[in-house]
Amino acid sequence: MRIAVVGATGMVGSVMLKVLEERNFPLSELIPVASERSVGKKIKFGEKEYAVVNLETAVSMKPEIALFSAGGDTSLEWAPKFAEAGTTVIDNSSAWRMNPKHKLVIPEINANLLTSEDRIIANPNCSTIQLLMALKPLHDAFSIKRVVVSTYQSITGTGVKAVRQLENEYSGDKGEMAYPYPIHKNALPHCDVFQENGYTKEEMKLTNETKKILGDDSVNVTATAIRIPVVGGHSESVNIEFNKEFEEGDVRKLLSDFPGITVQDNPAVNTYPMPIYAEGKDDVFVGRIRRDHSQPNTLNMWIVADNLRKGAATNAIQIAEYLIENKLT
Ligand code: A2P
Ligand code: 11C
Repeated sequence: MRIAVVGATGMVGSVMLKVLEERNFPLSELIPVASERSVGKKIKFGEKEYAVVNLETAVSMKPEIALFSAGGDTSLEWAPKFAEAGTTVIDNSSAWRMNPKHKLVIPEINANLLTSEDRIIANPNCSTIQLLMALKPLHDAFSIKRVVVSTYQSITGTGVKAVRQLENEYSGDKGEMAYPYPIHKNALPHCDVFQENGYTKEEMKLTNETKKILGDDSVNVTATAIRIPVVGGHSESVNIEFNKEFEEGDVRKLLSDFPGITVQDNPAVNTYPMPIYAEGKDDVFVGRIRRDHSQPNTLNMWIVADNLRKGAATNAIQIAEYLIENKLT
């Protein structure tokens, strides 16, 4: 199995390489791909070193699977060329997510939709993945009517430029700005670009991708996405109104039993999820689970995950593993 990682020198791409190594992914050859400026650069993977190639070379090598994380424009232009050459593309950008011809997949939720015909498969947005992991078992049991979510998002979601901005601000240096304002000691109610409806693109991803992944247009999500000076992961404060009655004990059990979720919830000893502990882990962590007493059938909880792992690299690699296990490539 030859695997191309498109964007191998980037923030998500480098975590993809780490996760492939950790999981002993069954690959015979790694094809690291990046922009022309990185061609020839050596990437260490396991015991070997691989040289970065450009997109054209990678297509001609006909890898079985290409994991893409090099931005939407690269994806729009190049994913179809790989697909044409017989490669299955798993794309981490927003380019194909809402295209009805392409599946939007979280393996624990809807990998069963995948067939050998799928040549470009979309990986959802990071804040959507961790939200949906926790919503899915609850939706199946109690039918979700409406979700109100506020996110507290890591600067790693923006990329290397944002990490540098924070480091420069810490040390008092001037440098390139990823955001329109300082991020150190600040909170920006602004993730991705503003749209005409007053919401940001990030907020609308949470609304739209949720309906597609659950395959249920009746689930309403309203979101406020905030960028905070944190690197380990995204956190979400979530209020869920159900159509049916629920017991808190059943909620805890459903979440604990769902693959990929760890419940961390014991206020008596200050146990709750936090990004510094989620960093580097593949699970989604859920805590502060409690009934909302202000209206019937409503629950509050707090969800944290490493946005570069389950929110991006790990989810994409789990899709690849599913394709291989089910002989769909
Ligand atoms: P490069 O390092 O050569 O610029 P990040 O998300 O951290 O900004 O990283 C983006 C990734 O996508 C990097 O690996 C980057 O490569 C790659 N990339 C950006 N633009 C292109 C392009 N036009 N063709 C191929 N790879 C690209
Ligand atoms: C963020 N969610 O943290 C973004 C990063 O649509 O894949 C990933 C953007 C995307 O700002």
